[in-house]
Amino acid sequence: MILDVLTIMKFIDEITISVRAGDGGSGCMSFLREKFRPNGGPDGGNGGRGGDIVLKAVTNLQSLADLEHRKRFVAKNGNHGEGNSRNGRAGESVIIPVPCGTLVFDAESKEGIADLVEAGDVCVAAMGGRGGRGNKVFASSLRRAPRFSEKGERGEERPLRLELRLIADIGLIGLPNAGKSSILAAVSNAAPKIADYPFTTLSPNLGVISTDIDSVVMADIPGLIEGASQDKGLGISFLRHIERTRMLLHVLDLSSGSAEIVEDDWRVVRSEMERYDPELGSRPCIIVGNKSDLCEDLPEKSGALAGFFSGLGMEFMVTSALTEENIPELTKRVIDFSREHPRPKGEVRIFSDVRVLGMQDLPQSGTKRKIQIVPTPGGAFRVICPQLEQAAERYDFSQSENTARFTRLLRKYRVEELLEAAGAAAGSSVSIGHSSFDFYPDNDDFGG
Ligand SMILES: Nc1nc2c(ncn2[C@@H]2O[C@H](COP(=O)(O)OP(=O)(O)OP(=O)(O)O)[C@@H](O)[C@H]2O)c(=O)[nH]1
Ligand SMILES: [Mg+2]
Repeated sequence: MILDVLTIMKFIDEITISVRAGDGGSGCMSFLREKFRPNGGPDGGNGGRGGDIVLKAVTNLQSLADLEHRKRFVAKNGNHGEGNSRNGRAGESVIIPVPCGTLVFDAESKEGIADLVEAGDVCVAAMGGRGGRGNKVFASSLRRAPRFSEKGERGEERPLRLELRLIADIGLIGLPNAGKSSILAAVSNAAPKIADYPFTTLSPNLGVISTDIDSVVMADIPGLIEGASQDKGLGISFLRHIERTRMLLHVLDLSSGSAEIVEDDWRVVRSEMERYDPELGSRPCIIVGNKSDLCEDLPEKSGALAGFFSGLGMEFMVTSALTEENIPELTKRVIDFSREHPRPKGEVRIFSDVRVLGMQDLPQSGTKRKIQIVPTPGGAFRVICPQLEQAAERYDFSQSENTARFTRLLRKYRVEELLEAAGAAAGSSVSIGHSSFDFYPDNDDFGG
């Protein structure tokens, strides 16, 4: 029974949700009133920040299906500031878990927001509004009784399109019934459904080959048929789940006919795949001639195929998932390849907009200010933003008025939130242009 439930569980790799971050609480206008001090000073506290909407990649999800039942997420507003210098508490953020490999787009502008690849990758998809400042903050020697305070900012709201492209090292492709899932089961810990009819696999399966030192993740997708790119069979959209692999295993059924027929089988899948993405055609690929146990003329056929594929510069291996012929060799080959070609540890996973956390050329769009926060060794951060770098050059920080002006500028650019989202903590060193600062957030959580 449980197995049945698992097999009908939906696989969803694309979904649109809407998110709304919390509003900032308003600052308070208030004056100290005590029995013997009729003219006490201003004591209105600041409003708390609104909660963010954060997406976080986790390992225990393999599809976006969980989001189908809940498509709107709203984070809490910050509390308002109060008299007696009491700051409002920050609104709680909402953390939405998504599978590793989830790309996040603004569904309206189509702009990319983030690519959450590794477990633990996070992105702030909608930023909570800043809390307004209370009148206490505005008091100075010249303005002892400020009769104003700020309102909190509205939290961001936007529709998001999430697209999953699974993260795996090796991808299995081939015609339906060629034995892809059988090979996955033979080499990895996966137990996919295997049956003697086409389209047994209806959604991708991941399997892990574990060794003492590392592990290799293999993705098995539904079979492709001629015309898949015109939506025949299950179509070709599942190919997105092998796009991020570093090597493909193209599985052929050696028992489907003569060597020429097997070559034709290869051409069909190959051309559908290239129609989806020509780049997949140049991906390292091992041709796996499977079901060798069903072949009577194995030596001649495998000889002819080996010649054909070596002529194309491709590696060819004969296997049987049933008798396990050459399965240990294939497993070893896959592990060796994965070790020799490790997954590039890119820091370019979060792109565009002010939320950028990595190095990348930013698209110039609209009037939005583009800021990048780049983590540097030793737990420090560099803020990359031409306007701020120029200001840092211009301002003479030995004059306290300039420090205040620059602080206002950083506030306008929301640098504090960005640094926090990038993981900066109180005391972190931050450089902008040629200047360095210590990071002291002034508006994170006032603690109520
Ligand atoms: N004799 C023999 N049968 C095999 C071998 N490999 C797979 N099979 C059988 O071939 C059938 C199809 O295997 P699957 O692993 O489900 O094939 P698939 O390529 O995943 O098929 P789809 O998911 O439909 O695309 C099953 O009945 C398997 O038991 C093999 O090496 N030898
Ligand atoms: Mg299958």
